[in-house]
Amino acid sequence: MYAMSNLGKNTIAMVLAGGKGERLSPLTIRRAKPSVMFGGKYKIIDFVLSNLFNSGIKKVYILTQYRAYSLSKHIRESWGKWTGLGEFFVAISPETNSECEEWFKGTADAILQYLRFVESTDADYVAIFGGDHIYKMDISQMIEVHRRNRADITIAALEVPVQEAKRFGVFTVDDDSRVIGFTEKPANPEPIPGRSTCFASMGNYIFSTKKLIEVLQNGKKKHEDLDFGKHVIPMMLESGDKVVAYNFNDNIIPGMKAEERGYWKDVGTIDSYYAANMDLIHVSPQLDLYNYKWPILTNQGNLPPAKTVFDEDDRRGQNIDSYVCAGCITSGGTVRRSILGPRCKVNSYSLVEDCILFENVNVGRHAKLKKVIVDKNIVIPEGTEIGYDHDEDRRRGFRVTESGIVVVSAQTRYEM
Ligand code: ADQ
Ligand code: ADP
Repeated sequence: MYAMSNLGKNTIAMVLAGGKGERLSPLTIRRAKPSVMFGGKYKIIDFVLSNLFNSGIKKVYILTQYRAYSLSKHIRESWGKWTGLGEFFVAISPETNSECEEWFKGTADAILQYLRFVESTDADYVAIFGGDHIYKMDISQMIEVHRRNRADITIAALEVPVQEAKRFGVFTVDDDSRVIGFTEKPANPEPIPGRSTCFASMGNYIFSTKKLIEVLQNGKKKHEDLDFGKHVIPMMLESGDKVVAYNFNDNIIPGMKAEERGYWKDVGTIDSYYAANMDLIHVSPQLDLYNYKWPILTNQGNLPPAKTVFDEDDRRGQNIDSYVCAGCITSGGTVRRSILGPRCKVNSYSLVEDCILFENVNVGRHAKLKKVIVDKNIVIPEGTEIGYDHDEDRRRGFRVTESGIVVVSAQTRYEM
């Protein structure tokens, strides 16, 4: 709809949404990482799905694995409903749980289990994208580069500082962006000559359909736990397949601000998740959610407007420098530099500062929260203070990160 090219029509997408997101615990105890809230009203997976949709790719399979309940409910209630706009299918496997950690063995194995969807398509290209990242991308530009190069696989790439490169697949390229070497999560990443950065894989791939079927079937004969980074890409390089890097910095979406170019966040830890959310409420955030030429779509819900109320003691309910979602009521309390998910209630004499509240959080009278992330459906009892004394916060069972962010999750019993 928004992208210039028609290549999207010739592409199906498989979104890998099974990630456990362990470093985001306790937010990921009952939901997979792609299903964690971002920016109050979105889930992390909405970003990749919006990118695919805005790029004209309308047939999307979402492969789940770990704790798929919340994710599949979200897809069903939002993306799954919009059949006129595209087809979004959740391919559910029986959920893994703590007794049975492995269901799918690797990312490529997950695709292999659903190869029938690929085989039944007449699309020339398959876009295999992770469901874990916050970014905006016109994927049709990457497909166009893939087509022009007559590549077998094109890998989205961005430059990261050498010290961060260990977490990624790192590659070297020749002058024509052809990948000549690739190592998954190297202990000693090789910088780009003359630079202090490495080329890192974003875990997003465009495959030519026939080649994908061929490499997955061959790969499975050699590796039971077939993974794209660990096995498939090295195997393709070894057998002389054309592996091309697509520089994410070249990607431009309509209405993009200069600062947004190359914006891609992993939000893999509580600290990075918190920082990326808080960036949204700065005066001029790097990620612009108000660019209607590249909308981020989600479940809009059927909720009344957010409301502020003067309470019976004539105290003003106020939301300052904040995102406040539909259905929230701030009555006689103060919300400052915070993100409130849908249906939150902030009561009289309370103070919520630098916080992220998930859906349906109730902050009792006289409660004070500072730099706290509160999971869905939690009641903060009257007079509770969180985020002011970290020893006390830990004693009560909250997770406190190194940078002092306190996480209150639904899964733990607290003394409040
Ligand atoms: P990682 O992110 O470490 O590296 P992985 O944990 O396998 O790789 O996850 C990749 C994606 O697949 C995530 O979106 C995750 O949610 C999902 N996922 C994992 N296992 C799955 C399964 N069995 N079924 C469905 N979904 C699954 C990868 C690449 C690196 C690259 C980074 C970029 O291997 O080369 O640098 O992504 O973040
Ligand atoms: P989210 O907070 O991510 O939006 P949902 O509200 O969609 O999550 O799902 C959470 C609800 O579903 C909670 O009541 C939770 O206890 C319950 N739940 C989570 N995982 C499962 C599961 N595997 N089976 C049944 N219920 C679940």
